[in-house]
Amino acid sequence: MLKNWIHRNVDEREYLDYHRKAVKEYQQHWEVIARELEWFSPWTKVVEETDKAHVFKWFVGGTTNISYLALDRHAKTWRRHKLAFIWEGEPVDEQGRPKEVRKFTYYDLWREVNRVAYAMRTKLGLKRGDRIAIYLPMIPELPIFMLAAARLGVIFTVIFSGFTAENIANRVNDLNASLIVTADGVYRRGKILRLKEIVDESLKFTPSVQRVVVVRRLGGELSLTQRDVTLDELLKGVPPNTYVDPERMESNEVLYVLYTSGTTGRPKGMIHDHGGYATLLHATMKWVFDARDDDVYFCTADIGWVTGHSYIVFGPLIEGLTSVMYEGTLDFPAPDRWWSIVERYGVTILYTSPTAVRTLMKFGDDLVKKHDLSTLRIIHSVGEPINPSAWRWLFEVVGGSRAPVGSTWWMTETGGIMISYLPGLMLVPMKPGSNGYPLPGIDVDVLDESGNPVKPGERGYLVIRNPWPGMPAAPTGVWGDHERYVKTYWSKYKDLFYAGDYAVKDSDGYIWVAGRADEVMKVSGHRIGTYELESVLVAHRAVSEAAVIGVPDEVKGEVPIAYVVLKTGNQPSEEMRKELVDWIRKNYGPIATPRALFFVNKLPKTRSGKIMRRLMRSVATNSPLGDTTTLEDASSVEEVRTAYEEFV
Ligand code: 6R9
Repeated sequence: MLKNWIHRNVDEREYLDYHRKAVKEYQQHWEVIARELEWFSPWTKVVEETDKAHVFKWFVGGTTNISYLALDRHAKTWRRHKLAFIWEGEPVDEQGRPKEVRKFTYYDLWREVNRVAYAMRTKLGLKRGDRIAIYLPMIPELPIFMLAAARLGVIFTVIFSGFTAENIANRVNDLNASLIVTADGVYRRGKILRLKEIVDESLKFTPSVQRVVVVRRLGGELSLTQRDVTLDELLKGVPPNTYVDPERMESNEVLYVLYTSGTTGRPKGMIHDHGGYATLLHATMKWVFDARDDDVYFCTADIGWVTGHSYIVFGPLIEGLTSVMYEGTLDFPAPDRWWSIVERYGVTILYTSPTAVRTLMKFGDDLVKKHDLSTLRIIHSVGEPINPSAWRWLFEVVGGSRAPVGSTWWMTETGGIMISYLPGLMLVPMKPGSNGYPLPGIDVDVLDESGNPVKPGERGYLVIRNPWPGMPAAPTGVWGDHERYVKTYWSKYKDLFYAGDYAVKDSDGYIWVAGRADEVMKVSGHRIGTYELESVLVAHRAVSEAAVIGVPDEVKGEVPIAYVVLKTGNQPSEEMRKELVDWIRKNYGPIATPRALFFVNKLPKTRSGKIMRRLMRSVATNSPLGDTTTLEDASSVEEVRTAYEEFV
């Protein structure tokens, strides 16, 4: 029988020993952790594969509700008066202090979520199984709506507030959502972004949407139609002591769907559930962040991405932590915004990204040293590999050489952290840039093309061998498309989850994830498919064909560059270039702004007509072309080369 390891500190030997056991007896391992949560009724089976291949159910038959785990559980105890969220808005006063700070105790948050859930049910008629989209910026109403929906068993998808009308429409239509929650706008770098207007534009293409709820972040004029209702209006007459019984959700019922980019096609809606997902978050909050009651936790991500879902909203709340949330950007009003937040609230745990670190490093150490960051005790990064200089800067300058700095590997699909140093369980010597060992119970391997483990130190493909709670959930893994789920993750290798990343396992067993092995970019940590940008480009009236590749960038990690073939009758020009760059900004979002856009007569293609992005990337990174036997026309590569060389 495996012991309960969740609160124990162990040494490396014990850990590896346990790891070996936990991989084999993973069912027991996860069961012990799941028992630490609260269940309305127990499960009858720990895990089973459903009739849909590679879709597993965890804690089958057990009932719970993640909103209950995140709120009610704490509202019943002394934590009711503990702060759940400290939120600060972007605008500052003359002294540079935030004009608006909102603080929510667990009791406040629980109350607010109950009121919103009540209004959603009684005034909007939403019930278990219905679908809604949430297009909100980083304001407290975002987690409130996520938790209220979860409480009712209403399935939600959060759409990153930097996305455009087209992105909203695609997601809303895929989910067939009946409601969008948005805000009048948000402050960003001293400017105002009007989100409601973007939603209005998307509504032309979203026949399923019946109502729009508008949160008033800015105030002032707002044009509303019959379809719209403000949150204030919605909550009118809903008493402060309203209580809504959380739905008894079977562990595997859908909590949310989050869209993420892949190699081809539109973003896939990854499904996460209540029970298994909560279990993974609980384990990782304990082990990776060593979450304790006196911590102040700050995850710098946006809730619109999976990191924010798991590690701003659900994970920290399940642990009863106090966390900081902010509106705006890291560099406004000055590039010490984060350091002033750490100082202002005494942040002890920082979860951030390599791209942000590289941005902030450029402003020098003085901006950091101006602030008292001595409270920091644990630092982690996520989103892309961390380069040694960024690691060193986080460790020495930010953490004062006191706090361990880790790089947690995971992805939207995994639901939570899979590979990481575990300061809350054991601490092995850290190697800057490495992710460390996989979590206990997670069986990670690095394979060559034919499925054999590569030698230590050699590069291969990252796979996960056994199921884990938090994995893409029932009924279909990918919303409405089980086939795509199987094809994307379970087809490269038989019965193994293929992550799409390159990785190295070194002779000590440490994992070093090197980056995507497919046509997916990580631009400032944001996951963008090259295919998606190509689709946006070819939708332009003047574009006949387009190819997009990611090239290395010192700060952003990777940035897109685009090659465009124009339709006859259109001439390459500076105006056309600008127009197409703006087109991408407007139809995908500013995060995907290409660094360069080139006009060519022909794209390098295989004889069967597939664009050879690999060759284009070789040109852009000045590396050998490799095998070109399938190339249809060698002059196309030369054209790409000339265009690129003229640019650099
Ligand atoms: C959480 C998140 C997933 C992709 C993943 C990999 C990259 C994330 C990383 C990392 C190296 C780390 N990635 N964390 N690479 N070291 N610590 O980022 O989810 O947006 O779905 O992206 O991000 O390439 O495949 P998501």
